Parts: sequence; structure tokens; C-alpha cells
Amino acid sequence: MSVLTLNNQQPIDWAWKVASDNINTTSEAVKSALMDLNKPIYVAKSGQQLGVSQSTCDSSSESVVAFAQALNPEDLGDVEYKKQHGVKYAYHGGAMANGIASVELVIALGKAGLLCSFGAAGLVPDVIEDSIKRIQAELPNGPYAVNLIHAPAEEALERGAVERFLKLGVETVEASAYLGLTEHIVWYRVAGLSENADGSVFIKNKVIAKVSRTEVGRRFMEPAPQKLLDKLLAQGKITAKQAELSQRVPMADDITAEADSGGHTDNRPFLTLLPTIIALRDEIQAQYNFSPALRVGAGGGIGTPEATLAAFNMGAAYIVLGSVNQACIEAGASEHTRKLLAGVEMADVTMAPAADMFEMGVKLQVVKRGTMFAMRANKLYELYVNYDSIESIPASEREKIEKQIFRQNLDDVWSGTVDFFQARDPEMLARTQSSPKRKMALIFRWYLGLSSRWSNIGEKGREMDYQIWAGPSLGAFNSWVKGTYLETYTERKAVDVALHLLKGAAYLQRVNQLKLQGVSLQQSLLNYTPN
Ligand code: FMN
Repeated sequence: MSVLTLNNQQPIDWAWKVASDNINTTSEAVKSALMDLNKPIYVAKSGQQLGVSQSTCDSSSESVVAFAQALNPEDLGDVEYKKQHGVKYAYHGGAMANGIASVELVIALGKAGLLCSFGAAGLVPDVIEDSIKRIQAELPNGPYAVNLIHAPAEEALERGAVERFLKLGVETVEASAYLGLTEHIVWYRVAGLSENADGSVFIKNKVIAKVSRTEVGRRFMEPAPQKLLDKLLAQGKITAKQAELSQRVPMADDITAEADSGGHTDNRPFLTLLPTIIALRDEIQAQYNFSPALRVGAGGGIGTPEATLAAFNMGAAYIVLGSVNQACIEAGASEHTRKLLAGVEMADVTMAPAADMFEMGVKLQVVKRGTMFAMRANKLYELYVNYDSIESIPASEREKIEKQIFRQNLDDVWSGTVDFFQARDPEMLARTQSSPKRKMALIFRWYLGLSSRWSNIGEKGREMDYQIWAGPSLGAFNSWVKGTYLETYTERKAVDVALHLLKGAAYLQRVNQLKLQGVSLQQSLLNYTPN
């Protein structure tokens, strides 16, 4: 088959001309032209064949029958996103709890003009503060973000996080796990508002809100609610002027529509969630006419150039990655985990109980290959649902979980749990006194909590219990990079990965442009391979 063939009965006759001796017809030449993203491609006849040229000429020569624009990775996505966040690319490395989205990851991506959120969730305040200072030392002018996670059961943590962010001058937070707004996130946002000389509102504290539901999305797309502003005014945390300015801006600059992702997820398909959140944005933007306009990004499921391009073509302002980044060398995951992640296929993920919301039956997406965590955690949840206390679990079952899962007597687990909560949250312990079921939950949460830590630090002998969050995007990524240098886990640098995804999306967009003008391309030209 020819490298390029024209299917159109009536080819488009573009006004451009190319010199006959400047048309290349070989597969290698066409590939190299397609890869040369900085220059346009002109398809024209060369004898009986079709070929490509990357420049036009004024006189004579061949008519151009198809054209693809110059399209660089930095051209993708929303211009205002890049401007407001001071980044080169419309990309966001999503937060990954317990420092999996590590200081190193944030710095590496930031230095390359890619925004990434530090994974502050689950870390103690002093560690968060120290990490922010390390990031600020390397990226004094950004870009970087820090995760602000809503913790319904631990309000003090959320308040403390905002206090530190304001003190340290953190100018972008990725707000996640919110079910509605809290005074803390409103405080962060509104305390950073002032008026520019031209009367417009200056937003110092930027918010990227991650949502998977419209009702939560709406809260972040609208201005701050008066009730919470009044509370903050009464505490002297914001000024009357700031409260007034807050009514002219949305609560968040960016809304990430989080589809089926690693970790906490509603498992919504990206193809349905993104247009739904975009439609909501359009409705709210039309109502308020914010400037700059509200933006919607896409996260969950993105691990290939195809998915990247789909997101941008569906109107995403930027893309968000998580699972794929955990498998990169800068991530705060152990070597064992990163190696395992590099071999994960799309169907090697499943839902398992979440430590933080175990009692509510909340699940999150984890790896099920090379670790028995999901099976074991699901077993614990089943026992939790079926029995009212540790004492009512049949002896044979208890023995089994003590031997296989806890590797110690449950009484010993309980005394360790008591020590832990006495230091962290004594109220939680008090509540177990009247509720043996609650005590059982805390004992089971010992396993759920530690298993993540084991994965991050590479605890020897506990590999089969590693709790590793990941979504199907990782398997898709692994299939795409099979046979390339990125198949090797030690070669996965987050910047490389991000740039290949964006380059690949630009490449595919150019292929699509040619296809839409009736050009069929040889199979080997249809995909972008990282090398
Ligand atoms: N999102 C948060 O907002 N806070 C977190 O603490 C957090 N932890 C995560 C930990 C891991 C290991 C993973 C894989 C994801 C986590 N996420 C968290 C979600 C990511 O920030 C990102 O939105 C998501 O992974 C994108 O979908 P993907 O997994 O398909 O790439």
C-alpha cells in the first residue's frame, strides 16, 4: 500500500503550491514530517504518488490537497490556564496523598513549566510545611500547587492547612474531596483578593477544585456564599472589601472533572462526565460572565496521547494525571511498587475499602495484581458489615485474619491503635467505648492505613499487602509504551512522560486533520511512539 492515499473523489484544492522537487514520498520522510510539529505539512502529488512537503512556494508546481497545521505541545489547551498559572503546558500533575506526589515530582515538573500539586493529604503539618519550603526554595516563582483536602472528621487539619498555606504564601491549591464549601477553603480564596488599579479583581490565591459531581462543581463555580463570608468577617479573617470582591469571582479558577481515576473515584466515564461539567460551567459562566472565564480540566483515565487529545478536543482546558505519575521515578512510592506499576494492565485494578471512610463503605481504586490488598481489605469490610464487634467474629475467622492479614493478635493491634489515637485524636477513642463496632472499624483501619505506608516505604515482607492506588489509565499507558524505553520503570521521568503525552496528542491531531481531508495513512504513521 502507498504511504499516503487520497480517498476524496474531489480533493480540496488549497491555494498553496509546493515545489515538485520538494515532495517526499517515503514512509520515513512522511513520519519525520509528521513528527516535526513545529512546521505545517502540505500533502501534494508527486507523479502517481502522494507525498509531503513542509514549505510552500509562490509559483507553478503542485497543488496542495491536504494540510496539517504546525501544532506544538504548548499550543494545546487553554491559553488563560497557562497564563494564570505561569506554565508552559496545559497540564496538571494531580496530588497524590502521603507525599507520593513528592517534593521531587513537583520540582521536576515545575522546572519544565508543568504544574503539579504536592500530595499533602495524610501528612502531619510540620512535614507539609517543610515540604512547601523545599519546593519554594527551588521554584521561588512557581509553578506549584499544594493539595487542600477536605477532612470531614478532622476539621482542625483543614483549618491548620489553610493557616499554613496563607502563612507560607502558597498561591495555588488543589481542593479535593469537598462535598460542599467549608469556611476554610473560602478563607483561603477570599483572603487573597484585592482590587487592581483598573478596578478588576486580583486573585492571589488560586483554586483548582477537583469534582466528580455537578452539585459540588456548582459550589466552586459560583462566588463564595454569604453565610460563610459572614462567619469569616466575624472572626476578622477577611476584610469587608474582600467579601465584596469575592462576589465578582468564582470560588475556583479551574474545575477538574475527575472521571474514573486511581484512588478515590466515582468511576464516572470521562466521556460523559467532562461534557456534563462543561455544560454546567457554560450555564454558570453565562450567568456571571467572570473574567477570566471559568475553566474545566479533565482528569481520570488519561494515560495515552489518544486520551489526551480526546480531552482537549472535548473542550478540556488542561489534563490531569495521577496514576501514571506514581510509576515515575520522582514519585514517593517504593521501588518495588513502581516496578509493579510498570507491569500493570488496564484490567488489573479494582475497588477496595478506603481507610478514611471505611465505616461508610467508601471504596477506592487500587492495583489487584502482585498484591492481595484488595482481597484482604474487602474481607475485612465483609466482616465489619456482618458482625457487631470483634468478639462476635467466629474464632476460625478471627484466627485466619490474625494469621494472614494482621500477623498478630487483634488485642495487640488494638493496643497499638489506642497509642496512635491517643496522640492524634483522643475523641475518636472515646467514641469506641460505647460502640464495639467502632472499635472493630479502628482495628481494621490499622491494616488499611499501614498498607499504604508499606507500599510507599517499601516495607520488606509486606509486599503482598501493599495498598497501591491506581486507575485504568496506568494500564493504558503501559500498553502504549510497550517496546519503548518508557517500558522500563527506571526510565520513567515525569517530565518526559508528560511531554510525550502532549507531543503525541499534537501528532495525532495532525494525523486526524489529514484524515478529515480524505488522506489515508499507512498503519505505521497512525501512532505516536515515544523515543
Ligand atoms: N487526589 C487528591 O486530590 N488528593 C490526593 O491525596 C490524591 N491521592 C492520590 C494518590 C494516588 C496514588 C493516585 C493514583 C491518585 C491520587 N489522587 C489524589 C488523584 C490524582 O490527583 C488525579 O486526580 C487522578 O489520579 C487522575 O486520574 P488517573 O489516576 O486516571 O491519572
